[in-house]
Order: sequence, then structure tokens, then C-alpha cells
Amino acid sequence: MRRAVVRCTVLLTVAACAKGPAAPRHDAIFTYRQVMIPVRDGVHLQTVILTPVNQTGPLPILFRRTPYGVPEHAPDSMPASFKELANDGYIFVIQNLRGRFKSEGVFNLSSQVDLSDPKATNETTDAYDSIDWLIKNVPNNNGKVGMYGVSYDGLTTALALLQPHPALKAMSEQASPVDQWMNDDDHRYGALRESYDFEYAVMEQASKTENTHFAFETYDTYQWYLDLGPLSNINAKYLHGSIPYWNSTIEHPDYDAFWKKEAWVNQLHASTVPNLNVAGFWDQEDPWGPWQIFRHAAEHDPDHTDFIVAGPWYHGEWQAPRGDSIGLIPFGGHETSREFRETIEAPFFRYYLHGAGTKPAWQATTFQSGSNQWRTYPVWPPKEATSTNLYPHADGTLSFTAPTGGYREYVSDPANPVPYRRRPISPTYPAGDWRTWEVADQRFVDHRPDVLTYESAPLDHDITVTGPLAARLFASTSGTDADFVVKLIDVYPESAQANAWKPEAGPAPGQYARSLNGYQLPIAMEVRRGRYLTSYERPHPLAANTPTPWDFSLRDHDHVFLKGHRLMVQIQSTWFPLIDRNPQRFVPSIYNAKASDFVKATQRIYSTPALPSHLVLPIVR
Ligand code: PG9
Repeated sequence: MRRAVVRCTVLLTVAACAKGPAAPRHDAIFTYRQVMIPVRDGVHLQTVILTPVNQTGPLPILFRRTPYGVPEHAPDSMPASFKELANDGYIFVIQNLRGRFKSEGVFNLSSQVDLSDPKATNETTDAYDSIDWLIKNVPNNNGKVGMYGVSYDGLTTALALLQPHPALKAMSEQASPVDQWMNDDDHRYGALRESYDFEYAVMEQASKTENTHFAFETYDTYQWYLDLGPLSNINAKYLHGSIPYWNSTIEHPDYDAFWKKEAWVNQLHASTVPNLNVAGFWDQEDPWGPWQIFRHAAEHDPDHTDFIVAGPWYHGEWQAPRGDSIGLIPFGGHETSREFRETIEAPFFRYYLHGAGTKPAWQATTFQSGSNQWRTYPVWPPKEATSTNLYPHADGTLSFTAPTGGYREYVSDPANPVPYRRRPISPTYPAGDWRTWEVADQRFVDHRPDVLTYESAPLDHDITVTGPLAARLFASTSGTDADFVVKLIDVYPESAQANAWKPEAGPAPGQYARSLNGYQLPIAMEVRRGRYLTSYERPHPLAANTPTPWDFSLRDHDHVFLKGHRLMVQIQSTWFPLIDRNPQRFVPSIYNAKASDFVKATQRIYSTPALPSHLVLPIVR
């Protein structure tokens, strides 16, 4: 396997670039100590302890567990991502997971937790044992521990909910996955996230002591994945069975016992530790997990300690210095990330770990896009939202009135799949355009003959959509397997120039045009795979040319479609190489499909009184 090695973490929290030890500084803000913490099976975990140099009394510990590498020295200056927390005074502790970098044991890129076996170790028991060690061994701690982290570090935080140490008094799980077959990083209801699953597995499992980026021979990975052909070529030509997680993925195409064990959130039925869940509406990796953790913990939450915050963010953007825009889309002058940390995250930990301030008086807080306002909700979803059907019509229009008849069709060709973002599609990591692809202007595909576009008239009033969205398509295919992708889009008016990105307002816009005139902004997008419509465990062929209901969950959102904007829906059957290509001819496992199994198919979307395809919007009037 060809590979490129990097030494920096992929996340935005404490920088973990491997530099030599820094010389002692008179203006240092933390003292740095590295220890090996023993856990129950005798394995030692590499752990860094950052203690404020100006510490005068006992302080709580804020603990983060990561697969990406711990810092090799104290930060030279205060990192933006924990400046607000540091102002309150914490001992920051960062630990490498077992089997990563200098931590002993075997890294298992999996979140399987078996608490019925007293000898088993996993991320839940490693967190428990480490907290036990920290409160007994870190000088001058106040006996209270908080955990927090984004993505994998959010997952290791959330897994502590399953058997929390009594000293764990609060946590903020941020963008944690919960079930890697159902949603988030690796699959969407069984449809493989091909580029992410492959590139991430290589990054974390090609080397114990590095984060490795697969070295593509072509910059445009759309071309690379297309040239690859059937997925079996990944092992045959490149990995040769060397990456365990990739092997597990292709050995378990369906929702079997392996993935059900991975779905750790199904063990959670109560709020066991006060938890501030954090989700991004445009999180390109883990948009679903935080909502699932929030909902599972809400099953039994008598003390109201289960909270959620969501904003218009890409994966982890709430830990960026400002968060005043995403791609070209500005947030109305708000620095949402700084505001989140100052007014929500820091006060949350201050209340539970320092005993100061007040408990949040809400269950959910969002930064609502469109209106660009912070909103608080006593319960989520808000009771006043009314489910309202939005219908695509056979003439390409979109409205709240039921359809009178007809259908539209297109030919989906696996040899010419619809790209999920504008080509060239750079590798997922590092940098590239990955972070903001979910807000990319969809005009780059709406002319394609294999993408159906439906558009409303300009809105004569604002439409506020708050809560979970869904879609039900009535669709047929001439094949025996198929994918459908549904996108709900906010179309800006031609007069939107005034809203356009300003150079001083945020990150460089990369490849996108600077005007928002006519911009097609995706609000909700999802894919379903036909073989799993009736059972996730046992895939079934579709009956060719037979209209069938396809149900989509489009996740939770909070967005205002402003007066003068239009609503748009796009429907397509490929989304490549984000989602692997469906052969469109049913085979027992797509991962064993041969090149000759991939065939063209004619797809139809119905808009008749008996087959009224529609989206369901939770509209707040
Ligand atoms: N999305 C990444 C991840 C989390 C958990 C499991 C696998 C991948 C991450 O950014 O850490």
C-alpha cells in the first residue's frame, strides 16, 4: 500500500504535532507531565496532564480520550478551542486510546462494549479506570471530573455514559457516532460511505504511531474510485487484507450481530451523567449520533440533565476560533463558535464542576440558520411544529398542494455516477474541500439528465422548519436494486448579493463563486438503498418496474426559508464516491459484485393522488 504519513491530529482541539520538547518558558500557561496510567488488565495508557501554572487551590479535571495523538509539549499560547474553559481553571488531561501511539494494548477501531463480561476491557472500562487513577494521583484536584471531545473523542466521552465513574460529574459529547451501519461516518442505512470508510480506516490502522493518509495516484478521487471498479479491488490491488476495519466492513455487508454490537447507544436508556450533546446541522461525518444519544438518555431523565446544542456547523466547527460562516454562508455577524463556548459550554461545566452559576433552563439550544438567531427550546422537538407535506409534481414544480398525476423518470448509469461535490474531489483528509461540501451550491448537478429538480414559486412569507424532517418517495426502478438520494434545498433569490461572503468575514471560500445570487443551499440530504427497504438484516431484491414506498429520515434541523427564497428538491440515484455505486442488479453482497453486475436502470418518481411522493416538514408558524 502506498501511503503518506502525517503527524498532526485531524481535529481542532489540542494540537498534537510531533515537535521536539519545548524549552521551559517563563510565560508558560500550563505545566506539562506525561504519565502511563494502568488499567484493569495491566495495560498502560499514555496520558498528558496540563496543570495551570497559576493554580492556587483544588481544580476539577477535564479529560479527553483520543486515537489521534496527545500533545508532546504544553501549548505555547492558549488554544482558541479551550480558552473559555481555561479561564475558569481546569486541569486538562489528554489520553491516547489503547493501542494508539505509546499506549499499550491493541487498538480496536470499534465501539463494541460488553459490560456483561467482567474481564472485558473497552473504552468504557478504560475511561472508568483512568478517572479512578486521576482523582487519586493528580495533585490538587477537587475530585470532580468532566469529559469532552469532538467525534472520536466525543465517542470515547459518550461511551463513559454506559458505566460512569462516580467522580464523573459532567460531560459534553460532541459529534459522536453511535451505530456505524445505520448512519454517520461509515454507512447510511446500510449504504456504504465508500470514500470515508476506506480513507479513515487506512488513516487509523495503517500505523500504530501515525495518522496515515492514503496516497492516491490521481488528485481527483472521483476518477480514482471510478477506475477502481468493484470494491473487491481495494483489497486485491491496494490493502491486501492489512486494514482490519476495512475487512470487517466488507465481511459484514448487512445489519448483522457485528454491527448490532457496534450500536452501543442501544444500551443507553437513561441520563446517567449531565451531558451537553453537540451536533452540527452540516456535519459531514457525524450529524446523527448526538441526536440519538440525546433521545436515548431522555428516556429516563428525572433530573433534567440531558441537553442538546445544534448549530449550522461542519464537523467540529464549534471548536473553531470564530465560526462566523460555513463556506460562503455567513451567520449574520455572529461568531457562533466563540459564542457557543462562552455562553453555553463553559457555563455548563462551571455549574457542574465548579458549583458556580446556574443550570441550563432549556433542553435544546440551536443557532437557527436563515434567521441567524440563537433559539432555546424547553423541549425538543418543539410541540408547536406541525408536520406539513411538501409535494414534488410531475411538471417539476414543488408545492404544499397534493399532486394530480404523472411521474418523472431518468436513467441512472453506474458508469457515469453523479459526483457528490464538484470535481476534482480532493482526498477526504487533510484539508481539501471535505469540511464544507454539505453546503456546496447544488447548481453543479441540477442540469444533469440523471438528477430530477423540483422547484417552488418564490415564498411570500418566511417558512420555519424546526424538528425532524422526513420524506416518502413512491418510486420504481427497471432494475432489481437501486439507491435514491433526496435533497431539500433553499434557493436564494437573484438579489442575494448583499448576503454574499465578505473577505473579512471568514475562511477563504475555496473554489466557490462569491455571490449567493441563485445559490442552491442543501438543508437536508439522505440516501436509501433498495435492498434494505424491507429488512436491514436480510436484503431483498426489488420488484422491477413496481412503484414502492421509500421512507427517508432527514434528521433534525432548525432553518428559516426566507421570504423571496424558493424551496427545491433534487432526487438522484448515485452520489459518488461518497456512497459506493449500487450495481442496480440485485446481488447477495455488493462488496462481491463483479464489473458485469453494474447496469443502467430507469428510475421513476411518482406524483399521483395514489402515489403522492412528498417530504414532511415540521413547520412552526
Ligand atoms: N468522524 C471521525 C470518527 C469518529 C468515530 C469513529 C470513526 C471516525 C472523527 O472525526 O474522529
